[in-house]
Amino acid sequence: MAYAYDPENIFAKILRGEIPSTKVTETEHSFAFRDITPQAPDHVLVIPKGPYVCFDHFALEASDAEIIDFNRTVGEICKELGVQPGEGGNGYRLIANSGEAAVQEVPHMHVHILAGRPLGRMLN
Ligand code: DGP
Repeated sequence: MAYAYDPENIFAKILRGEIPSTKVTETEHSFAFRDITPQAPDHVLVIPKGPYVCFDHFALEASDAEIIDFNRTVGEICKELGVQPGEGGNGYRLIANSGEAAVQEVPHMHVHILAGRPLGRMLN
């Protein structure tokens, strides 16, 4: 089954600059901005610039350059936030809601970075 990307989704509009966002960082292949309804003091969304619907779409079809860029961007943001557990930070959580069961609201692949408060156990 082919992935169907809707170019009118909200994050596509943010990427095109059609609606504003609070930018955190931007690289050749990735863009990061603050979540509009933050669930923690630090709540950043990282998205690839390419048209990927969900995590598996990105992981399976993006180029190595896009995937490396995306992962490095996530790591750099954690470093900038000062939350790296290996470097004395207090830690963070990554979430990639994908599809209906996970209640993915925006159909453009994104990873949430949550940090800045105790995050509790999550698997339920
Ligand atoms: P989800 O698709 O359920 O993983 O979460 C989508 C997130 O996107 C949700 O936490 C709220 C956020 N969001 C939705 N619309 C906008 C928007 O227009 N701007 C920003 N910055 N965030 C948004």
